Amino acid sequence: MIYTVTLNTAVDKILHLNDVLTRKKNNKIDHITYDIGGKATHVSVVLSQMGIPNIATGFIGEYNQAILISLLENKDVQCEFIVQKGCKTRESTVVVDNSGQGSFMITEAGFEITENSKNRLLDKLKSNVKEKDFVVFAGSPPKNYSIESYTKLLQTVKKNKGRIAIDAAREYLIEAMKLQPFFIKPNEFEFQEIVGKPLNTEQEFVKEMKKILLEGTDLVIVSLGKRGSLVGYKDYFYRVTPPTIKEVNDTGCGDVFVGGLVAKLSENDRNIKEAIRFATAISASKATHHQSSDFCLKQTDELEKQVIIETIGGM
Ligand code: TA6
Repeated sequence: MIYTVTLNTAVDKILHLNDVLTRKKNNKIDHITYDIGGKATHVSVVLSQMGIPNIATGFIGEYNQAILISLLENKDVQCEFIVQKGCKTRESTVVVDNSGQGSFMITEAGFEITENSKNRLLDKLKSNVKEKDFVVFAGSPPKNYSIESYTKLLQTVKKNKGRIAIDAAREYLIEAMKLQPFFIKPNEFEFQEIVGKPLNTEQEFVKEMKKILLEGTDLVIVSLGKRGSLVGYKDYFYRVTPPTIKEVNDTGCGDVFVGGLVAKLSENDRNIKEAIRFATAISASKATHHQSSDFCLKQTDELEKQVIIETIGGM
C-alpha cells in the first residue's frame, strides 16, 4: 500500500484572469475554480488516476472538509484524514493570468495541530504501514509543527520498514535525510539550503548529491523547474530535460512529478530512468492544464517520447 501524508491540506482557489495581472489596476476575474491543494494530496490523485491503490491521510479542518474530500473522491482518492474539530482547512489562492509566465500563489498558514491529532496520525501509521510500503510526505508542515513531531512520523514509518519519500524543505528535509529516505526532491534553492552553500555548476550539484547518496538516501532528485532535473541513483547521475510545452498553470507540477515517480517506482523500483521519464512527462502535462491537479495520461504517453535523459557522471 502507498500512503500520502499531507500535514497541511489546502483548498486551492484558482482565480482565472483574461489579462495580465497588473499592479495599480482593477484586475478583473473571468472565473474562479477550486481544486486540490497541499502537495501529497496531488500524489494520491496521480496514483488513483493510474489505478494504484493508495490512502490519502494527514490533517484536515472540520468546517470545509467536504470541499476537499469531494474534490479528491471525484478523482477516486481514498481519503482517511484526521479531522480536527473547530478548524478550517486553509486556502491557497492561485492567480492564473494569460501572460504565460506562471501563476501567483498566496497561501494561508493553516491551523495548528493538537497533540491529540498528532497522536491519531502516529497511531494510524504505526498500525498500518507494512514493510516496503511507500509513505510520501509532501507539503510544508503546519504552523508550529515541531521537528520532533515531524521526525516521530518518519521514525514510525522506518520502524515498520516502510519507504519514506520526502518533498520538504529546510530543517524538515535535513532531519528526514538522517533516516535514509528512499528519495528526496528538493528544488535547486532548497538543495543549496540543505548543503549550506551556493552551487554554481552541474558538477558542483553532482558532488553534493554524491555525498547524500553515500549517507544512505537511495535517490536524490534536484528539481530545476522548467529546465528539468538532476538525478542521482546508485552509481549514476543524470540530467533530465523535459518536453517543450505551452504552459498554462505550473501549480502542482512538482507534486504530480512525485506522484508519477512513486507510481512507477511502486511497479518497479529498479528502473529509475523509466520512472523519471514518466514523472517528467506527467509533470509537463500538468503544466498545460488550468487546475492544480489536472493532467492527461494520454498526453503523458506522447510527452514521454520527448524527455531527454543524459548520463552526466558516476560515483
Ligand atoms: O505545489 C502546489 C501546491 O500544492 C498548491 O496546490 C498549494 O496547495 C500549495 O502547493 C501548498 O504548498 P505548501 O508548501 O504550503 O503545503
